Amino acid sequence: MQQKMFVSADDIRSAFSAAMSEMYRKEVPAYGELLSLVAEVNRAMLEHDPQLRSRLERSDSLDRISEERHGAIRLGTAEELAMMRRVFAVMGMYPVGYYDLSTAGVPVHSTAFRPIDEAALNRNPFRVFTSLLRLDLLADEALREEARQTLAARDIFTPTTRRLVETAERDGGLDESDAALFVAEVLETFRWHDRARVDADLYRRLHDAHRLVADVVSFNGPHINHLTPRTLDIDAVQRGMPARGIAPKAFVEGPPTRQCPILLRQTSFKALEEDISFRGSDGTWTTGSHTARFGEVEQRGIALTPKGRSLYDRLLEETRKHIRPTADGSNAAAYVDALAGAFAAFPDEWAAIRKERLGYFSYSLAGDGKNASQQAVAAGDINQLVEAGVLQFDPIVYEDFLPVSAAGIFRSNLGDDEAQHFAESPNQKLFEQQLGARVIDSFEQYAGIEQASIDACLAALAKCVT
Ligand code: OOG
Ligand code: NI
Repeated sequence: MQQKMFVSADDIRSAFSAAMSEMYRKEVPAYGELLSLVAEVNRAMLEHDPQLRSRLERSDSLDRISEERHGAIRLGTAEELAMMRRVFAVMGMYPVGYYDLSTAGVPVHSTAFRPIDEAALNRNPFRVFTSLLRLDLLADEALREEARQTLAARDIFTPTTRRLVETAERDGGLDESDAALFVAEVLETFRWHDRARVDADLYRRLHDAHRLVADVVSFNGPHINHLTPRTLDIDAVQRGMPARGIAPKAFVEGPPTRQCPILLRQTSFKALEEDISFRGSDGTWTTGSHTARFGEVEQRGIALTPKGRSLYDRLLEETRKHIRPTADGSNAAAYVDALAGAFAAFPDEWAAIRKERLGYFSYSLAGDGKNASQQAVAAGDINQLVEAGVLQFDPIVYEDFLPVSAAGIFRSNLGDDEAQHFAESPNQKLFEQQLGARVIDSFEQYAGIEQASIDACLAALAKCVT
């Protein structure tokens, strides 16, 4: 009975992503410009491609096509990460995947908080890429200690957020007025603070250690550093940015342009230089600047199986062995060509991708199923049922991130310095201790969604062929 009074986690998540979008548009005007470009590109795509339009009409709601699909924050301590996990759980978002970015010269490790079941993803797939600073990778022990103390002295959550998380955990949900209050209070954690909590000298030393360290340690909270709407044509958005006065990063991260999109393609505009102030020892404020916040767009394709993913990783690595994108973007065109060349080896037809078990698909009945072979149904022979036209299949969308791409997004937004090097030290165990939970395995999630669709088809067919 009481359950009925709760607002669903999906609705809280939707309200939260809408509130974040509104706040970020106000805070970062260039982001509003990007949103308007994305809406224009998506509108043009839908006009020129009626087939795409009717497919999307069936699977997504068209009026929400250009909405945000993810954002990102960077946290400073294990306590912040563990509390953030509880905050996101109230919105139906759970930690999926472990991303080690130390290999790419960024001293963080990360996960993505996102909805996991199919219904929740369809309702609103909003995710937050969440990184935790790894002070253990900093060489300077004294600075490490100063940073640690600075972080230990802040609380990024409002008391009301903490109280409502406890309420939700105890009661199993939040009622309407608590849910609205929760969204407003959580928003405070993501807000921009233009007053640093460190002085100019400490900021400079943190910044010299790594720009990202200064970004995480210097402020009162983990400001949202970007939001990312979905586009139906990322190449058009990349081309269209300069005409709107937005400076894009040099190239689109991820796989090249293809007929059958795989995984995730992303691009962003470069982080803006923003005014901040530092408190001096005499209590007066001095001005400085900081670059952290930007806008991004994403276009998603099919989720790959472990086999498909290793092919993707191998082709990407081959490309980068020949030509590594430089920080200044001077070899971007050659990189994009080389990438397209290497990916000629990745099948570009859905049937081939399915046959070779490179990607995950969702199966459904193509007709009434009456002509299905009883034997094939009894044996669960999916290939036979597909060939006979009994079953149809649609790609399952990739809902996660890519470490090489994420590192590229980080780097292009931390300035054009050459990448720094850290000891390569993925440490999922440590991350899970800090998080206070295991991260979910994304392959298992996709395999489960595929299998559920197969089971549903076979159950329906078993009824019609007997
Ligand atoms: C996160 C960068 C990673 C993505 O889309 O791959 C990311 C950050 O800059 O904090 O958001
Ligand atoms: Ni992103």
